[in-house]
Amino acid sequence: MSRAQTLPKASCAHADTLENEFARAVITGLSKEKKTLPCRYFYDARGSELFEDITRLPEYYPTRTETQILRDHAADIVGEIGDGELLVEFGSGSSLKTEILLDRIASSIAYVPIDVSETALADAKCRLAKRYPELDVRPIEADFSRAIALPADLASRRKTGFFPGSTIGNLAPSDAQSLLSFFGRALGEGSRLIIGVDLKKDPRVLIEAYDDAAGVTAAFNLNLLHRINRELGGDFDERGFRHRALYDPAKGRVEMHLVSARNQRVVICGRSFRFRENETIHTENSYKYTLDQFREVARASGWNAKRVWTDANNRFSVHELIWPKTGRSVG
Ligand code: AVJ
Repeated sequence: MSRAQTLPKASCAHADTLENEFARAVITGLSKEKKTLPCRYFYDARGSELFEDITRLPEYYPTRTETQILRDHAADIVGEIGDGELLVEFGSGSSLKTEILLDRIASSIAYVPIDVSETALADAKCRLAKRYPELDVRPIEADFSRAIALPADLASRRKTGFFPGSTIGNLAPSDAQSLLSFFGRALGEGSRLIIGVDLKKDPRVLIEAYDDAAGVTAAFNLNLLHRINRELGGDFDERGFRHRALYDPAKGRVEMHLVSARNQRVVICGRSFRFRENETIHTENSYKYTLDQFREVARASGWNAKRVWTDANNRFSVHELIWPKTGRSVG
């Protein structure tokens, strides 16, 4: 997944208006009793690079495990994708995992990658055009969680949505439910969704995956402060904050925080924010599910859970969901 975006240099006078979303989000998050920053802003150019590095870490099992599941079951997963159908990917980034599926699709289909990064879409289109000359690639530059208009000439085709990477884990289950409903409505009756979901496991394995020995995840987390400094004229001192990852078993989620090493004051957009020693900024949640817990969220959002594929160690899952043909199933 790549969410690199170019935001205008913040004119701080605009921070109160809707004009700079990033400035508004930062000021809102840091004004809370429990300070937060939204994880969607991790992915500037540097953050996207660091995330790529994370996916190659020995401790970060999700990417390689999901890739292995997709490889092992590609024929099964794409099995039903026939001529003229549409493959729609939400947050496609470099579309690398998609190639595992495309390699197995013999029929002529259209592929609609949706991503906020224009450059990621352009690079992917160029690469895919060479590798799959028959493939009709129709990129959409958009935030996949907002309104998306699929190309009108393709609207009546049968659709398969693809949402790998356990990106769904960033959302609390109630928000995950809303997003899944939105995908169902966007794709339409009779469509499928192939979605990657990380599974509950030994908390030590989870924490190591988000607090690696090489410190790449720490750099990824701290990069958010650099981005605020650069784009919003902030004066965060990077050495004033430390990366922390923890697992909350009651909520079933890994949390990432930036912990203030001392009492300090940071100025962003002319506003001053105080941090007590050990006070944290909560920067990311990564929810983990059991197979049944995820099926329940899917059901509540209107999808029917069909097949599921996992790895031998039950670390990660790839679910197949079906959006019902007549009305929406409830409960
Ligand atoms: C891209 C949201 C799936 O939660 O595992 C990786 C992001 N954060 N290491 C995850 C992430 C820290 C990742 N997702």
